[in-house]
Amino acid sequence: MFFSLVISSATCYADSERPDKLRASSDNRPAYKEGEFLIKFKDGTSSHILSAFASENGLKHEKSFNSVNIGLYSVKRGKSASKVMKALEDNGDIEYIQPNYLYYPTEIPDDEYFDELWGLDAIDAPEAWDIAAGAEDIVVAVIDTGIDINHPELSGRMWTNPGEIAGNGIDDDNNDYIDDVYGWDFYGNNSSVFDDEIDDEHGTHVAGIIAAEANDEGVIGVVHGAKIMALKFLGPDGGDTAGAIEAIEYAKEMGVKVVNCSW
Ligand SMILES: [Ca+2]
Ligand SMILES: [Ca+2]
Ligand SMILES: [Ca+2]
Ligand SMILES: [Ca+2]
Repeated sequence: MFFSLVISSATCYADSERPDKLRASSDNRPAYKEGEFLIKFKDGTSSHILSAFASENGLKHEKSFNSVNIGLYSVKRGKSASKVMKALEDNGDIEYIQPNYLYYPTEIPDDEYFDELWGLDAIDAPEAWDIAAGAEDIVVAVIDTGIDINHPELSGRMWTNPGEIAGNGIDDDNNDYIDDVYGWDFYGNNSSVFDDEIDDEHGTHVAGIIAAEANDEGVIGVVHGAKIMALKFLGPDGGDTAGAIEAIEYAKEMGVKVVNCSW
């Protein structure tokens, strides 16, 4: 039994035909989002300083991540982000400053036998399952590409937001995300967490490793009793630090204690 069965219905390409969007050579991938950086302000920095910060430094304020006191800023057209960052190094209100780094899914080898389920034995998973195999109130947030929520190994394992009514265009649970039933797509900034079989292959694979259904077919996940929350932030050209922070904030606000970040 091979683990690749988890995603076999989603990926039916022969190797030579397989679109290669996610596996672009690592050589030509940018390391960070041009012109953007994240600033962590020191605890206790006044709201007055924060609200004036962008205009005083000739920056554009993009977003704030209040739970961690971080702001996302961009430089105005024609300005050098590295020069601005250098100039802000000695600012006494700033704890640290970093580029908005980009992330890419970890490589899934194509080798036919790579996915054989030897790993479950290696970690003594069957012995652990005699004690517990996860429970439905244990939610693992998969912060990755999207996930094929209709995959037979995953459709019964997806977390759903109890406070949200699907598809009515209303933010029923008032968390600033409209129709976030399975999680959220921070890459596309929309509620669809599965958009493309290839672009969302990695997250589907990862979700299967974690919680593929124990249903006498296909494969089985390490904690197949648990639920998966889909938090997409990686698209075909990767995802940025700001998106990852938003995803972690979402998971935290929903009370999730376990996140998986395989990138
Ligand atoms: Ca909502
Ligand atoms: Ca709704
Ligand atoms: Ca989407
Ligand atoms: Ca199965």
